[in-house]
Amino acid sequence: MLRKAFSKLRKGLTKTRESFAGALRAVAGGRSLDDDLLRELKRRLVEADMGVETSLRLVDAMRDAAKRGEIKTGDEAVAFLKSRVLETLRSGEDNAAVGPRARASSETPYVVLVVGVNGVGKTTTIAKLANRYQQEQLRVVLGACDTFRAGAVRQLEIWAQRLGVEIIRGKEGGDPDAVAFDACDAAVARGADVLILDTAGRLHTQEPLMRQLRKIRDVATKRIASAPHETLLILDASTGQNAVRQAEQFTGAVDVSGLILTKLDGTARGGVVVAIRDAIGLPVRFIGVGETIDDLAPFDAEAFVDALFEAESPAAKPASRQEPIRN
Ligand SMILES: Nc1nc2c(ncn2[C@@H]2O[C@H](COP(=O)(O)OP(=O)(O)O)[C@@H](O)[C@H]2O)c(=O)[nH]1
Ligand SMILES: [Mg+2]
Repeated sequence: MLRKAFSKLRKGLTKTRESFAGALRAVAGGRSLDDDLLRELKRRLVEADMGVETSLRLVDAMRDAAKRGEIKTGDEAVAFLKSRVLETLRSGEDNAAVGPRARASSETPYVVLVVGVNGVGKTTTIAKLANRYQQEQLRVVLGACDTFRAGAVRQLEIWAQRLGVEIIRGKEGGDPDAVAFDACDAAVARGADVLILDTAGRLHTQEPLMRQLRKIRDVATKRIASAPHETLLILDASTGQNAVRQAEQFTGAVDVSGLILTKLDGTARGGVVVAIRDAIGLPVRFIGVGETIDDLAPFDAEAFVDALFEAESPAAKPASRQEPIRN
């Protein structure tokens, strides 16, 4: 993995690492593994938001390994834990790559539909993704299908201007699926490589809004065969177990193909990534580790676990000076 990406990931996980890895070392270091320590370790896992079920499963595995005589000390237990967490994150499809370059048959444009509840970071993440694709010399078009709030279109527009990418927006108060329709046509006409569709925040219980989302998807499928190629659910990691519930509920209501977890930088709840992977089988594509345009790291299970349990790493790079856009 690139050094820069690793240091970004490490920096983003600082809070989680400090409270999680720091506490693990403090309670487990130089001790023998007994029931007291197992209880203590379980508490730390739950506190890092790995979820009660996942934490129990991990502790049971530790207890079994101890019974078999495979682990005897606290330090061995932590090493065992690390390998089990890595296993959980690696299970199933685990491919950070999203985009036309990642596909064998690269029909274009590659359509990415971005969904999630309000305020989780959809629009910001779209800007980060657009920036990434541009750096790969790909031509990007954005579709502002969040017609619900006037500020939402404006926010995406500001990012588009900064990045110099084309944005398709609808008429005031227009239908989101009409914007999707225009955006697909424009992306085809311009020979775009990637089309990213922003959508309004919604809850899985808001049936009219979920129906609207499926309409947007259907329009994309009609205009561009096999689109959307990727439907990304954005989750705010700092909401902990709420993010796990959102993942379960959203994936039950629409076809989601991958996840992006945002705001890992501001939280000690980084363990939620493990809980989500354990609860639903979807791959985590990227993680958001800040508010600036390049604060998006491809999800790499090994690097993530290393960063969580604190391994050797290159020095952190200085923070970017770019200002985030708020609305
Ligand atoms: N710290 C941090 N803030 C983020 C991240 N991603 C988004 N945000 C902030 O979260 C807020 C809501 O983001 P926005 O993209 O408007 O969310 P949306 O409603 O889902 O489109 C904004 O203030 C963003 O700057 C992240 O990875 N880290
Ligand atoms: Mg938005």
